[in-house]
Amino acid sequence: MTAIEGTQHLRDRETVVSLSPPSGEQAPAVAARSSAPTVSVVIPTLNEARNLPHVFSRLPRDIYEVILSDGRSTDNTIDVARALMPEIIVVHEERRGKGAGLQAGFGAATGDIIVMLDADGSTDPSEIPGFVGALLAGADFVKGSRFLQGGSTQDMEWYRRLGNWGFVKLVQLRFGGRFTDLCYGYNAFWRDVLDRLSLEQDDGFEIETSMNVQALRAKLVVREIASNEHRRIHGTSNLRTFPDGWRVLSTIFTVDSRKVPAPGTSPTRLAAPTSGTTRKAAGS
Ligand SMILES: Nc1nc2c(ncn2[C@@H]2O[C@H](COP(=O)(O)OP(=O)(O)O)[C@@H](O)[C@H]2O)c(=O)[nH]1
Ligand SMILES: [Mg+2]
Repeated sequence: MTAIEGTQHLRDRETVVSLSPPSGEQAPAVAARSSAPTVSVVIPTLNEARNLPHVFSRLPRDIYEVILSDGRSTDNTIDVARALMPEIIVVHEERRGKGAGLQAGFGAATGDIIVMLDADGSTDPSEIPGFVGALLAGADFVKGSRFLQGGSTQDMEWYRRLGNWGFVKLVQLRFGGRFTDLCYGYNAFWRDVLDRLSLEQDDGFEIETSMNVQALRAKLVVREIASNEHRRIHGTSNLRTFPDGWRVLSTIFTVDSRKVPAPGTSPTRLAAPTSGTTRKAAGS
């Protein structure tokens, strides 16, 4: 069950510095998509109160809305988030798992573009304009890569690095494509892309793999951009290498048997949240 509480959008609060090119310059043509898109940032959280001040301080000013999708944190994550950003939209997701949190957050998002961001300080919000720029330049789905030239990671033990490499190779063998990274949480996409993805089985850390493979399978224009992953600031990772690695592996083998939702029927897309109210997610 998911409940959503929202207030005024950030865009209403202050001057919007558009992510589109300055007037006079030609915006790249993207069929039926805005050249001055609104951007929703979806942040799944589980006990990240101490990391939020750092993360929020690095968010670009021109974000339309920030959605915190909290998985029953027992610290004061939600209070800290609201103190830092009174306009934030909070989604209460009772199901366990980062994937469940992201699904609920996507359902609450109303911007043209959705950016996925971690709350532990490892994904740098100041990279968001690079993701948006790649979407404006024609991509449907942009994935961060720690292994493209210019990318890096300080938050990956050697065995996770090895596992990620093995999964990248497996995906190349099964589905083609030229991904250089797979299990990384920094992605951005046009919100209409949710119609092409079936995510409701992806409650855990396999969700990024699932999205990446499904984007490839749906023949979306997928672009990788270099990204620098930083060390988690406070606390410890919730990822359990072997059980979660197993979920990623099973996803790679089973994801292509999933039905692609018919346009407009994706369960991940909900109606826009009404300001200042609490709602339950559709179907819960
Ligand atoms: N809503 C929700 N978020 C989660 C859950 N587990 C992890 N997250 C968030 O997902 C992001 C990545 O998780 P993290 O533990 O850092 O995993 P790692 O980056 O793979 O080591 C962080 O923002 C976490 O707070 C969960 O069960 N529910
Ligand atoms: Mg992390």
